[in-house]
Amino acid sequence: MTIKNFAFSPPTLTVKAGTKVTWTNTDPDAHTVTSKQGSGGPLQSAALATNETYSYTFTQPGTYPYYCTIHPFMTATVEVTP
Ligand SMILES: [Cu+2]
Repeated sequence: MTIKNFAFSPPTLTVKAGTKVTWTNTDPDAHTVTSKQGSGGPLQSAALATNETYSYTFTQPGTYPYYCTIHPFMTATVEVTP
């Protein structure tokens, strides 16, 4: 996953359970990878500076919406299939 131009790319990523997903921030501005409030999701990165990464291994199938807490208009989803 790439974070670029104030967006997550791709906006929807589909992976199989057990897959480790890594986000890399290529923007000059800091971003976070944070599960949407109320979604019960597990994503909780620190603020990522340029070229910093955050990784999470999805073990449970489901839909995982997330956003950037600094720029809440930045949203995306990981779909985890069995
Ligand atoms: Cu951001």
